Amino acid sequence: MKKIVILISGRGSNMEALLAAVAREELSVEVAAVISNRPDAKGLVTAAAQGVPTAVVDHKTHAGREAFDAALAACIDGYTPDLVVLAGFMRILTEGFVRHYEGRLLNIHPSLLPAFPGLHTHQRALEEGVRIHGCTVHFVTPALDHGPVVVQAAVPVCDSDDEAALAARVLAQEHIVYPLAVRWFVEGRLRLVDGRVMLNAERALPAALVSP
Ligand code: NHR
Ligand code: GAR
Repeated sequence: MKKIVILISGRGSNMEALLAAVAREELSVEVAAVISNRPDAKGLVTAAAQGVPTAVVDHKTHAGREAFDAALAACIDGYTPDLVVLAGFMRILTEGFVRHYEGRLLNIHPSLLPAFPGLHTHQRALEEGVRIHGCTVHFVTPALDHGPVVVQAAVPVCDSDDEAALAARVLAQEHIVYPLAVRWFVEGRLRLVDGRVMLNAERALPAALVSP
């Protein structure tokens, strides 16, 4: 069975969605470990409660990004994963780290990239007045939030939305598309070839990809 390592920084609801897909046998992977850069990440407790090995590589105890990324890579590689999944992981990664995992490092970003790369995406979407927002699963490249897109889910923006309401609508879609993308990868249907996404999806994408 293919092995994945999940990197988190906080709540870990996307990690939970992946674990739930495994528990439902919709995703056939071994979650070899959940690793956080924050020792107080709630997701660590959730993962441990489900019997998943956890580790912490605290960015605050490393002198700079290169040292942190080297320690993180050493920790990850100890689990020999086929795929590394960023799930609410909040540290920008160095070029060397990203190259080491080229083609086997995925991220989920809470916007329809290339709109709103970086942080505070929901607030920025509201400020811009866009009518459609969403999330993007992409392969990670050195250029922040600019890697090749695997799958996106769109949601409407409602007049009454505040940041929390919009974030929750997007998050529900994240929990659908991320397990799907990971499944495609571990089934060998999703690959990065010469910097482009090659995807053999087994069927049309679920209607949920544009949600009410
Ligand atoms: N690294 C590279 N090289 N490329 C990407 O595409 C990456 C990445 C690292 C993380 C996730 C990303 C997101 O989905 C991601 C994609 C953190 C920041 C950030 O500014 C921005 C984007 C993402 C993750 N982090 C601050 C930093 O100085 C710290 C913020 C904090 O700790 O709260 O690293 O949005
Ligand atoms: C998710 O919305 C994820 O897309 C986003 O943070 C949230 C994490 O929630 N990721 C980023 O903003 C990465 N910079 P979770 O911890 O409950 O999965």
